[in-house]
Amino acid sequence: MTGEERVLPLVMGVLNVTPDSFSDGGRWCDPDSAIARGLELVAEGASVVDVGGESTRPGARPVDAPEEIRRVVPVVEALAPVVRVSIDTRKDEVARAAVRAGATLINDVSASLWRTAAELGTGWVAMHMQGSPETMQEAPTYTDVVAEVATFLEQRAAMAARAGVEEIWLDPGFGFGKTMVHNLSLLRHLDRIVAIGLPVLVGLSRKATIGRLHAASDRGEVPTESTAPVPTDDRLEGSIALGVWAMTQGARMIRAHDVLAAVHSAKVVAA
Ligand code: HH2
Repeated sequence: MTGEERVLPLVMGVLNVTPDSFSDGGRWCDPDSAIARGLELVAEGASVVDVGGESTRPGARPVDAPEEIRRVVPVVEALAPVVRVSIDTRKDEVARAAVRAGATLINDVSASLWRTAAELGTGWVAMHMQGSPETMQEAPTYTDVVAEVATFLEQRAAMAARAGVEEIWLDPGFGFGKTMVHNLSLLRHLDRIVAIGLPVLVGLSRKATIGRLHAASDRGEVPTESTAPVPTDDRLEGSIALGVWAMTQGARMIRAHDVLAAVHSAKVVAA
């Protein structure tokens, strides 16, 4: 591996096989269109395709495991021979089914599946979330969001390492039980998470904080928690801007819906 390859941040392409995801919900619901979309993400330069069968947007209703497995397994099976596939799930059974189908990374927004990753010999993403998707945006509260998220991730990573997980990624979980101010504090101090010494993944793409920053900057105003965000399809520039910020702070992987633009920006940052 050359020095240049070492510093090129990776892009994880988002593939939601769900009817209700906040940005691409309903677009890739049947296996054929999901697989075609996955191949498109690969052609655009995704190093990992993150397949999810349950939305975790604020207020989302949980999906049962058999339904989640039915959604994701055919898609994982078709994509795993051509690209590294991660399974975006909170459920042990779904993670196991996806790994049997070829996934090699468990993207765990509940940060609870490290034993599964250890047993199956896969990589594991530990993401921080306060509460659960159903209620997490009702009143997120921290004394010191950066310290609390860093401590949580450090502790989970230590448990996973003790259990034998060899590849551990840390993700501060932007938008998961966090206000815009919490998200921006975490971004400003992302170096604190990077300093833990494990590779950092960030998922900022098209999130509401970006929508609020866009809306406020369009009107020349200071963004607040009550600024109405621009629609999800209008959040490309902000997604790239904050992704670039995260890369310059040391993030090793960016989770993105707009993979081509994210890959181009990563190459420019690395250059
Ligand atoms: N964000 C979402 C889902 N999974 N995984 C990680 N590691 N980090 C994230 O920030 C993250 C994630 C939410 O985005 P999306 O998948 O586009 O929407 P939905 O949860 O509605 O399916």
